[in-house]
Amino acid sequence: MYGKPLDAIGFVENFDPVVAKMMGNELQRQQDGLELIASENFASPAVIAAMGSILTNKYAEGLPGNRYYGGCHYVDELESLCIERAKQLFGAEAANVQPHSGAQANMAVELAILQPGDTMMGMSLANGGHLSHGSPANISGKYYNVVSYDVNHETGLIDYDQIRDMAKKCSPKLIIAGASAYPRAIDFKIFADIAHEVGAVFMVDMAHIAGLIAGGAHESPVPYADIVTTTTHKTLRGPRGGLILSREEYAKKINSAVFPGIQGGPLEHIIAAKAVCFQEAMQPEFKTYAHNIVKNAKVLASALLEEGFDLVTGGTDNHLMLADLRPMNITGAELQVRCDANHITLNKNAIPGDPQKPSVTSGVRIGTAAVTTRGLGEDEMKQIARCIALTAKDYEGTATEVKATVAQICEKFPLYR
Ligand code: DSN
Repeated sequence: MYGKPLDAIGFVENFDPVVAKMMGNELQRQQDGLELIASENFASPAVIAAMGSILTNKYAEGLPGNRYYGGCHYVDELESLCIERAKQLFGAEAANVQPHSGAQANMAVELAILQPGDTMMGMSLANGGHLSHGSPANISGKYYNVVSYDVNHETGLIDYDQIRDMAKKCSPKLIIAGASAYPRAIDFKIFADIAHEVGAVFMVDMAHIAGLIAGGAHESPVPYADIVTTTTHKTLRGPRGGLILSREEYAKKINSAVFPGIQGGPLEHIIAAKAVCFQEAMQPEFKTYAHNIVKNAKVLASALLEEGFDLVTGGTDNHLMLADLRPMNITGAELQVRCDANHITLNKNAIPGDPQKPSVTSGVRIGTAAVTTRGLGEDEMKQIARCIALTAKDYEGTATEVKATVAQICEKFPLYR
C-alpha cells in the first residue's frame, strides 16, 4: 500500500531508545497480524507525516480569521482548506474540523442543542450504540434525560416503528442515529421523518461508515440529517480525530460548543492530516477501496456462516459483522484472547440481548477496512474465516496451522511496502 511512512521510529531512537523500542514493537505487531477491529485502519504515510509535524507547535484557539493568538495566518489557510474539503467530500453546508475525537464531536453537538435535563434518544450501548449516545456511564447519560432504543433482539435489526412510538411518547429534542456495531444499512430517511414528526433535531453519527459514504458504498446521511458527526480514522482512513458537519443554521452554535464549550486549542497538525485524508478520499481509488471493503465483508460473512458461525442479522451490508458465539460454546472474551495469540486482532462485543456481562460478551465484532487497505481480497477472506473457525473450535490443535496461514498472508500483503 501507498509507500512507507518516514522513519519516525529510527529518528526517535536517536533520542529515546526506550520509546522507540515500544513504537517498533507495535509496528511489528501491525505488520505481522491480521487487523480485524472494525474501527481501525492504516493511515497513509502522508496522513502520518502531517500528524507528526511542526504544526503541533501552534496555538490557534478560535476559528480561521478570528483567533485568540497571533501568528495564525498559515494555520488559518490550512484549517480553511480542511473545512472546504470536508464540505466538498460530504456535500455539507458547514463543517467544524476541530473535535479531537468522535466522542468530543458528539459531546459538542449535545451541548449545542440540549440544556441539562432535556430528552435525547440514541441507540443503547448494549445494542450497538456508542457511549456518547447517552450511556449512563458517559457525560451524555448524566447530563441529559436519555431514552435509549434497542434493536429487535430476534432479528438484530433496527425497529423503526418502535423508535417512532418511543419518540412520540418522550418528545426528544435530539434523536441520534448511528452505531458502533450495527452490520446493516441504516435508513436515514425514516429516522429524519420520525425526528421531524416530533420536532427533534436529527443527528447521525456516521463514524464507522464515513469512508463507505465518502466512497459511495453506503447512502449518505447528509441530505437527511441536521447534523452529522464522525471520526476520521475508521473506514475514512485518516488521522485519529473528529469532525462535525451541519446545516448552516446550526453552525454557529456548534462552533461555540466545540470552542470554548468543551475544547481549548485545536490540534492543527491533526487538522492538516484531516485535510490530506479528505483529499485522498476524493480520489477515484478511494471509491474502489470503499466498495472492496463491503465486498470483502460480504465474502467473510458468508464464509463464517459456512464455518458454522451465527451472525447477528444473518450477514452484513457494510464493513462489519457481529458473530453470536453461543452455538459454539465460547465467549467473546475467550475468542478475542485466542485470536490475539494467533495474531488475529478482533474485539469481544455484546450481541443484542446478551446474557453475558460487557467484559465477557457472547460475541465478537469483525471488520474488513484495515485488511482491505492492506490489499487482501476474497480468497484471503475465506482463509481468515477458516482461521477464526479453527481458533474457536480447536485452538490448541490448530494454533500452529493458523499462525502459519496468518504469516503467509501478511508476507504476501506487506503493510507500508
Ligand atoms: N471505540 C470505537 C469502536 O471501536 O467502535 C467507537 O468509538
